[in-house]
Amino acid sequence: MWLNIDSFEEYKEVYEHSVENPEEFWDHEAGTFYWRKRWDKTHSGSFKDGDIKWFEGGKLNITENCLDRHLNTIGNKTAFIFEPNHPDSFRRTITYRQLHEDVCRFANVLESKGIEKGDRVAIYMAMTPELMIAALACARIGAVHSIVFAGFSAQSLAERIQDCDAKMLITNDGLRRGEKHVPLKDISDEALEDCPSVNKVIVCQRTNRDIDWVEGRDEWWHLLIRNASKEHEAVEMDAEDPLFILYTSGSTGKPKGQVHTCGGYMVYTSYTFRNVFQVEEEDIYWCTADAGWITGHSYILYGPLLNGASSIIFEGTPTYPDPGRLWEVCDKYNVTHFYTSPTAIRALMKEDIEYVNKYDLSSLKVLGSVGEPINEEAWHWYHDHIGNGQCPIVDTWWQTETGGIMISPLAGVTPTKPGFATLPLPGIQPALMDKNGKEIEGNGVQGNLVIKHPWPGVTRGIWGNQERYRETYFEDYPGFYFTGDGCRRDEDGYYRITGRVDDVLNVSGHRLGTAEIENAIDEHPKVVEAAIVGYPHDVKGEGIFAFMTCDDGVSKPETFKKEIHDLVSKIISPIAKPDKIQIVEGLPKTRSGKIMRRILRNVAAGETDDMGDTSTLLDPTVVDEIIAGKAY
Ligand code: 6R9
Repeated sequence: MWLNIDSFEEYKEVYEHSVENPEEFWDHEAGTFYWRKRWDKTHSGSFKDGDIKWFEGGKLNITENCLDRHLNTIGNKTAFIFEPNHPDSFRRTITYRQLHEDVCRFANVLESKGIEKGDRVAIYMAMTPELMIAALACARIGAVHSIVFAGFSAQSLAERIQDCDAKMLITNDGLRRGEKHVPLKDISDEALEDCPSVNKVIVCQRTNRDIDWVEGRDEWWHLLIRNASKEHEAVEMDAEDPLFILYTSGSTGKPKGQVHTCGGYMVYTSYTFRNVFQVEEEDIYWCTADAGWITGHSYILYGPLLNGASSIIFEGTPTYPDPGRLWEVCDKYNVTHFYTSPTAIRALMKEDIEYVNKYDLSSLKVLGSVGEPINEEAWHWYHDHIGNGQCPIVDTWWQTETGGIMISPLAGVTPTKPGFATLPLPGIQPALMDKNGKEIEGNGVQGNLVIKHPWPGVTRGIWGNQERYRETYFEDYPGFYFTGDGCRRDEDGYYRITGRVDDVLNVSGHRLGTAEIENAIDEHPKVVEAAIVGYPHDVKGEGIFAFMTCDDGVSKPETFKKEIHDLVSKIISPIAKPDKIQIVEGLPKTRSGKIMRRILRNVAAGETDDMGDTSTLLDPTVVDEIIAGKAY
């Protein structure tokens, strides 16, 4: 189980083997798990047809691999350490045995409430062990969990519940994040007004504030588990049965429900966790992501448990009660592996270095980065001040759709280079494409990043919309999976991700579609039309710039901006609020009515010297007006 690639030579050998004989490679990986029945066929389907399958005929339950399998060997080992929002609040550790019991209890509760294999269950919760228990209990009974980030609005929650027809919602009374209180149950109540599919709500107590109660629908978690048995026989699943749905933003329309499966996702997250981080028996691993994103799914929940690792669940924020919090937690638990986002690093490097120096970080062995490109300055600060110049940084490139890490150094194995995700993991075959759909060979080149050969963790579909799945990922470059990212391959063959080439923004590592934000802003009675672009932001990586045309001008810009913020927070989430707003006479549109975003991007970035060819615009004079205008 703890088989690692542990030298660069070995990496190269294994990589070659994985390309020459992918099936043998993945057979070997999959063979390290407990299957109730071995698979008949390692892999079928193609990117051309968008019908990928892995380990068909295999029967398993992922929670038996996360929990039951460990009971005789590491039952008393810590699975999770819970670090609450406030450092003085109650913290606890949970062993693998306790976690197994808790999951079994809650699995029994879910079944007693009528949840069956294949049913969808929405989870909208604080970052506590109960969130993990809820998800694992779903997996244990074969229900499909759909975790919704607890920063999303009632409307966003409702949309996600409606899209997958969830039967149940599991939530908290509320949560605290830093100084903020988020009334999760109130938000849930509002969302559920438009969600007839949900007939049960389980509420886990966290803030003890007053909440409304719907008799017959709502039930307390703590009362339900009180008499539930701690024994539960896991439900047998097919390898290709869905394990979970996770919604993510694309360039058009509503968020897409990415579907990950029981077998392939399990093999892939476990394999990537083990080899990228190189976590050993006694190590303490900490990923600061939220379980509402894919990083939380793959590298807090499934990856670490599948490997029997001890990891931290953190409820708080990097700056509460002060900007030393992350380092205080590293010191307190002797964290060995620390995995966070470039945004967090950029925010914390602006603070007094005393916040770092106060703490003993000598336990750290490996640092990780995920979610967005890490700029060299942040990389060096992370390396020098947090890693004391001694810890390899694994800059892990991947996506919600890929299930797990795709291009990344293996800690201590792959020589790193600041700003580079370096090399593909064995089993992953990246390629760069030019505008005409031709592969760009050789090194020292740049293009659109695609993947050639299917891997077990790739999304199997968009919930309820396979057509959109094929269009989004497999149409631009037939026969390949298109990532939506631009990428450079340098002289050494190292990969550097340059960012999205589509209309997806990456704000503080959060993925947002420009169309979603535009639609929200369009709801304002004054707004005629909005166009959103990203611009370089020194902490968030990318900031949100909203250009818009308005009826009869705006007399109080600050009030108007606040109205726009409130609207976006209500419809999507506070994370989608525009940083800058500019009201314009007209948007730069082509004769066919398409907004030329390139122009808006230049203006937003303050790069207006060369606006390129504007001759296809319906009215080229709007460009001068936009350049002369003012943002606030
Ligand atoms: C895991 C996750 C995916 C998008 C992806 C890319 C960006 C993620 C990155 C990175 C540069 C890295 N991204 N990791 N860019 N270097 N190490 O973040 O999934 O939320 O789906 O976002 O994030 O643009 O396409 P997701």
